[in-house]
Amino acid sequence: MSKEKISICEDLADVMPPEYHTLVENATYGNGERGWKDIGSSKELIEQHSLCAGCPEALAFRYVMASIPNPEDTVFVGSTGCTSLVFPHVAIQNIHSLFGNQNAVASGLVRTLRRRFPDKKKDVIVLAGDGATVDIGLDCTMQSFFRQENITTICFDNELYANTGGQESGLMQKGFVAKMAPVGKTFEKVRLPEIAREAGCHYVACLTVSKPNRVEKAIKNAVLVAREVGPTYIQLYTPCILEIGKQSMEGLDEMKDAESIGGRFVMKEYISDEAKKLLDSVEAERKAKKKAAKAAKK
Ligand SMILES: Cc1ncc(C[n+]2csc(CCOP(=O)(O)OP(=O)(O)O)c2C)c(N)n1
Ligand code: SF4
Ligand SMILES: [Mg+2]
Repeated sequence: MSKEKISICEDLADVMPPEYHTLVENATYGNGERGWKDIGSSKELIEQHSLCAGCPEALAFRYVMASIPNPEDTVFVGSTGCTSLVFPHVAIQNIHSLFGNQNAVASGLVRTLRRRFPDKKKDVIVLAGDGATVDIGLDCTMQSFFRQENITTICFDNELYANTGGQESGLMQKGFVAKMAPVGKTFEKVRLPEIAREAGCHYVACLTVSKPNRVEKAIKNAVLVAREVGPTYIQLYTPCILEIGKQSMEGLDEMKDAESIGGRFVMKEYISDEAKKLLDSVEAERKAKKKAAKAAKK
């Protein structure tokens, strides 16, 4: 959290856990330059997690944590699934919703926060699996887009229900046979990025988490646009290495291959005119600040 937001009461300092001291003293929160490069040195960017070793969802979670522009004023809304195992480890406000309800919960939350803190920028970000986003929660997901809620929806797309042992999901690719879906998927992967665009999302990106710079930029764009313009959607291909028969070190290669030319997850991005205007002005501001800082050094 930003140093302005949390501090340790002197009388309790000796009984506070060391992790809390580290968080207050060294956290990247409050630092406008924070990003994925801080992952190796910042405890609050998920030092430990309880996912399978090498699970790409863990990498995705770390990049999301490092990329959000305003962590001290952000609330994550999660849903049941492998990702929900990470929530107890994150140093950020979060709510666990009933499976599939996450976008409805986030809608209520963002509206309440805007009323309660009209002078602050509060970001609400949904983080959920493909089963929660596209299957059981599809109605809540779509309705939040239609209503133009100011929330970012991030879908961890591992193309099945991993947490319950491998059932078929709408985002599973055609023909795939999972542990608990022995017949094989009979229809094509649902094109949620395109549906999100048609349903009114102002920023949509679909990519893997093999290139941290790209992920950081996409997350920042999505959160800034959701804050000022309207709903945004990001789909991150984070394969379940257990289900595709890969070792813990092989998830990254799987994602690199999937995002290379001709692969299934070559990066796609859609930006509405309104969102483009906003992102251009943010970029111009960033450049002007950089220039001014350089000039001040001389
Ligand atoms: C209301 C409700 N329905 C069903 C479940 C069972 N359930 C728990 S996790 C899960 C699948 C999650 O799949 P996904 O959203 O793709 O996340 P993943 O585990 O793949 O990351 C299901 C069906 C539940 N916990 N609550
Ligand atoms: S079951 Fe699959 S998605 Fe879940 S933590 Fe393990 S590797 Fe990751
Ligand atoms: Mg899944």
